[in-house]
Amino acid sequence: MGQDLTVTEVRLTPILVADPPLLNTQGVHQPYTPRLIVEVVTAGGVTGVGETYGDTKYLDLAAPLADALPGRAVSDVNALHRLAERVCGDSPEATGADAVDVGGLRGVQTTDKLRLSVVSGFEVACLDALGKTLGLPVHALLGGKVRDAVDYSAYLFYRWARHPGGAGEPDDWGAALDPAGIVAQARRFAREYGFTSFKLKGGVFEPEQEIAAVRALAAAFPGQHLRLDPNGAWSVETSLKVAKELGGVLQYLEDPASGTARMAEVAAGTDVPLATNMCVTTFAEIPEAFARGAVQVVLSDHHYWGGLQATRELAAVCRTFGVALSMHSNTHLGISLAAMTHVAAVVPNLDHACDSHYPWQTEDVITERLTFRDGRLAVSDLPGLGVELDRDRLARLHRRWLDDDGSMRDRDDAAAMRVAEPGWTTPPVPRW
Ligand code: GKR
Ligand code: MG
Repeated sequence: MGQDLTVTEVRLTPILVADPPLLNTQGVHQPYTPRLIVEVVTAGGVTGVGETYGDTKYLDLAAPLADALPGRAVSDVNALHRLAERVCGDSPEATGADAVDVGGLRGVQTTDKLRLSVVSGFEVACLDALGKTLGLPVHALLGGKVRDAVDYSAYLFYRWARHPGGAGEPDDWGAALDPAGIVAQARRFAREYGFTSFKLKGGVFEPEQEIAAVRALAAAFPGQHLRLDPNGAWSVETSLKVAKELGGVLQYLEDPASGTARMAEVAAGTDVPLATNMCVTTFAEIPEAFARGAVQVVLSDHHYWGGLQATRELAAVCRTFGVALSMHSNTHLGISLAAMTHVAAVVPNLDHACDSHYPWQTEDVITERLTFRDGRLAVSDLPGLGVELDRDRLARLHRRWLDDDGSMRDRDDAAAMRVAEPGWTTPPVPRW
């Protein structure tokens, strides 16, 4: 008991979380999106929590890792990767190395990448348990914070008012399908959360329309940081045209074109910095991309890179090569946001405000939701992550997952789009 760090039990709880009809190049978010909540219980009676993707392909890899962890110490986080490599096996749903790089996700879906995402949820849960046991915040376990608050950007999406047929949970944001709608959305983000940095998810409409939206944002928020991310939907030629038109306005252009080769061509033709969460998502992809000057900003994401420690390693590599660092987000809840904030707090070279989908998620599994003020989140000094699991909320969202007919358990934005537009398929890359 007491300080005993030995894992006695691991609980995996898949949930479905309400998600608004946010549009992207692949389609539209489904009414509910899967997440996995990981709980690691120690012999000392402490429970640590983590969160990661919850699609079936991740659950398949998480289950054997959960079975293998008891008996090990939550302080033994470096061993998690080796253990996962040994016990997780291959994901039957992972695609081969020659598979098509789909926009909006993390490139080719190999088992290695899926496993890193699974490990990230376990690593965070172990660090939370370790911190709670020692009375130390997670940032202290990572060497200590270098900032007391972390800047986030408002994540703007083209969106419908409701999901087709009124499915899912309603919200009061209304539709945003043109420059005026995007500016109104940004104004609300600024008013409610104080964001001063804005990222528009592009690749939805013709590039000219998205250029107009960014120009409207620049007029509404003079001097503030703006980014545009079409998730690789554009050709090199289109990317260069957009970069030229928005040259004086964008802080960076995110994944205008798909793949390192196209990104390198774009980078060679513009001074606008290019950021990515698509062509550099593993350490193995760094050498070629950096050597070719394909990206000037890497978007870290502990769910991609294999956890909080791996994120620090990525930061060191970027620092070494003079490549800037920012942070990517996918639909997530408060446990992940807390983890993102702890690691963002310890990375000295976090050069830009982090992305977060959190304001779009009205549901959560923690007792007190985290609150953005002045576009920032205060770094918690409470033990562990500084968040508490709300078991009633967790049970409700798990019940939704149990009751689902299977259609929401694997995120599929193209399938969600087909409900409104039968025959829709994810457009070829490049689309424009
Ligand atoms: O939530 O639709 C979305 C985004 O497009 C997400 O899937 C991306 O992974 O936010 C991400 C990005 O920056 O590419
Ligand atoms: Mg992106």
